[in-house]
Amino acid sequence: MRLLSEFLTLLVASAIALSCGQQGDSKLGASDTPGITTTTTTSTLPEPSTPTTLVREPGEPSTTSTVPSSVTTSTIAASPAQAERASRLRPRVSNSFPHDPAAFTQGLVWNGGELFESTGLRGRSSLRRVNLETGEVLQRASLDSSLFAEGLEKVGDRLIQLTWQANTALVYDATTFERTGSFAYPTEGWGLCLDNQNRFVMSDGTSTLYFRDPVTFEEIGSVPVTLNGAPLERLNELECVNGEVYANVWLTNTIVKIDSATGAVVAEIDAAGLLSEAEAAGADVLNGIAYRPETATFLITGKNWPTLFEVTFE
Ligand SMILES: [Ca+2]
Repeated sequence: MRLLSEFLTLLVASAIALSCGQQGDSKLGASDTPGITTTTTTSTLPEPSTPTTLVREPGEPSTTSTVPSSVTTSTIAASPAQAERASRLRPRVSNSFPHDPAAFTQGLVWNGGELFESTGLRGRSSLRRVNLETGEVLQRASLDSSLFAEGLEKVGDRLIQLTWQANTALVYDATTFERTGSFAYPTEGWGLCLDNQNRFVMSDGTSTLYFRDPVTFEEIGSVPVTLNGAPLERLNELECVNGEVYANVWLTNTIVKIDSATGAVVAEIDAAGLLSEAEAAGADVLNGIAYRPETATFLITGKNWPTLFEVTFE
């Protein structure tokens, strides 16, 4: 089994690398990605398409046939001597709540005692206010079927929702869910959070985190993210907690804790095994993390997961 697992992991890494290499040039046309500064191999990952037999968007490329169990990083690693090794943590579950298994979770926010969720897929994308205890959707706004919703954050009385490839963030009144505006950005949109310096932190599927102005959404900086000295790509849903950023790593059960000043991953959280085998069979990858400051706990779930877990990382 171990050999098979390692073979599948290698196969996946090869498939992803091959996929990137084949598609990189065609996706990085100047008209598509003005101002993009990342490499061609990291901006083209088809984030929302899904592995195995799970839901995949029509027309989106398939990259893999299985889900690697751990983070894989670039093969061009920095000298281990130069990098502080990340510590390893596991989630300790204190509560579990029902979660809509039809929700293809792309963004999760806890704010003011309320849970907000962004769900993806074209034709199924939504903004939701959710009852944490019951999983009931209390309020919902549906997106135009051309849009694929991604990361979400609440700022004051506004909700900001990224879209995957439309280079557009949607702005909503957080009470009425009425659309009140939008922001443009040049990259793909994956994850979003607001940090303790009042900056948006945004991921785009690469190893770069971007900082954006909280009012204008203009880029005001960026930081390359590294795990044990090597670039860590596929950064997905985000959560800002104090000076650190927690990120789901797409296609894995890993959440990384990133020092946003240096970009270094200071801890790897292995969240494998939260779902039973039967639950996991109908679910997609881990994605969705929200911090609950009142209890110093995290709420985590996944795409089409039937359960949302309240956890601490130990
Ligand atoms: Ca979040």
